[in-house]
Amino acid sequence: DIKITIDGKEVELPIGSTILQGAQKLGIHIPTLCHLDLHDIKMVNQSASCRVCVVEVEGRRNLAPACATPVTNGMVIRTNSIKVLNARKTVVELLISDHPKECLTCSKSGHCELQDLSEKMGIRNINITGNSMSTYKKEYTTSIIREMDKCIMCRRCETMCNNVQTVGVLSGINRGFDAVVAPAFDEKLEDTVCTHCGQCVAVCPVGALSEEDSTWRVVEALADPEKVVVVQTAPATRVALGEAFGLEPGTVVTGEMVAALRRLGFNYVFDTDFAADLTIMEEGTELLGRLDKYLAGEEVALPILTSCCPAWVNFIESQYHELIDIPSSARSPQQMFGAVAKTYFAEKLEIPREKLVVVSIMPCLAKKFEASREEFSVEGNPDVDIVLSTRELAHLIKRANLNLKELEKEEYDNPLGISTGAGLIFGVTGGVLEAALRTSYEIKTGKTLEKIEFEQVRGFDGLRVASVDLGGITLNVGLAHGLGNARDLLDEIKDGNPRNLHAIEVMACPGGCIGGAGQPYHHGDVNVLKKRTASIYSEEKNLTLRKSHENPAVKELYETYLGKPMSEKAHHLLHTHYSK
Ligand code: HC1
Ligand code: SF4
Repeated sequence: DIKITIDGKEVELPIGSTILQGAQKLGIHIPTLCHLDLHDIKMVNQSASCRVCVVEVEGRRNLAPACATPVTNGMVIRTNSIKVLNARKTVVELLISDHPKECLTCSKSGHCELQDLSEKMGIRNINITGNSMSTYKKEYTTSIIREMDKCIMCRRCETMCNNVQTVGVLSGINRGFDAVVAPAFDEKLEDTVCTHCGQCVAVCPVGALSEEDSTWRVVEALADPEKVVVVQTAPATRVALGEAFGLEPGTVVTGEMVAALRRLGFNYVFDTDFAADLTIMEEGTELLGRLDKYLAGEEVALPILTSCCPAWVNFIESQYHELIDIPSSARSPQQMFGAVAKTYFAEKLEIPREKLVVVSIMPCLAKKFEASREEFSVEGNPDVDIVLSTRELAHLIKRANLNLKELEKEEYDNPLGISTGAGLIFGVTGGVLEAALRTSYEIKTGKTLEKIEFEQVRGFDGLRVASVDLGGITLNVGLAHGLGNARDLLDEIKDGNPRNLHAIEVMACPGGCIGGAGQPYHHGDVNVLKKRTASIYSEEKNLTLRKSHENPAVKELYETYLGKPMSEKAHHLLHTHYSK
């Protein structure tokens, strides 16, 4: 180990550690901006480009960036000398001198790390003159807004897109004031193989990357007396929304969220968890169908891949054409919900689908893209009209002067608000597969599961495999969260599936949907994701219904409307096809 002294305190560190790690061990705060270390999900940005973290090292003439300077034995470091404070202030002033000053209207206002630093440094005016400002135009994609004049070249988005997601559409281009992180040749993001996962947005410290804001469209719909507005809430939203109101990460606010949505004026408050149960009925049946064929020695597309994550679907469509036949054809819960709402539920209300507005609250930005896909509309009328992120919902609630924390809990409406624990665990990595296993096991064997939790598929490792007994048949399953891990699994399948996997779950975002890019910002704290995960599981444990096939509203939907899973009507409303 190496011994160093920081601000008069001694600390021992393993070889290869940085000064920043030493300070963190001592509880000494050194401000950072470009730096981001989420090594649990392979997201380590060490570009050392911003120089906000400079410190004084005894015996050295120049200040050193704490995030990238390795410690050496006997190093004596000062993090708060006048020289350091001055240098840091100059660094921040320089950054701001080439940054738009429109904090009042910026989507990141209140969450911007540069704004925060400026406030901490006490910067009240910018004395640096003579700089020309970069003049990048705003670019809108279906899910993401890029305002590259706000880019500070921290390159976190680049690291995320290239190293974690392995999509590789972002990199530093141009020089000087025109330097920016963008697709090659400054192509439009929408025209690239971007998956809309939004993880670049999740790590952007400033307002250069944000989500498309649909909140006012929702307000307009709610104010329209001609419309019936229904809302669905994704599994992962309920363990994160509270963070926007100062609650601990992972605080479960399901009932308060339902109450807030009712106060906002939604006519029916429904749950995506219902549709997740429905997805399991379709996907589980598909899985068992393929397995039966496989066991009978027939040619069949295996492993089956889950298809509920829209960024993952975009990824496989754009990068793995040769595997396009293996994902389940089941639509995602969001889209199943939309299709059922605009047919079954609209018919119950005796209104045409055009009168119904379906709003989704999603932890995800790619869900905005998914809802816009042509195949999910009927004569131009989309199954899901508007998608809001969890953050956007928090804005709406605050705008309406509601305090989430003070609202009395309320229940979802019938029938599309009835769900089981299996639907809830969709929100975490491993959850979709676990839900599918619960149902497949009982349908296949006709027996009741003794232990409902499939611990084998739980966990936070990016890539996991497990073998599960499905009543005499050993089912080999693989799980990946983060697209880079998914790529590793897909490459394995392309190489002949050496581990003989039968089913694979992929979620594009680290942690699964709880780590979606539309959730309140985690600001580089991976524990936020872990706390949300733990809450989903502990909440689920207390539910009485925990298997999708026991959902009474789903049963009724089949009995009175769809017939049975994979029926012709179910196929038409609940399944899709993929494009190459
Ligand atoms: Fe998800 Fe899903 S779990 S994709 O992660 O299958 O977004 O929460 O709503 O559709 O149910 C997201 C979450 C969500 C769908 C479901
Ligand atoms: Fe890359 Fe995802 Fe951002 Fe697209 S949305 S640029 S795939 S990180």
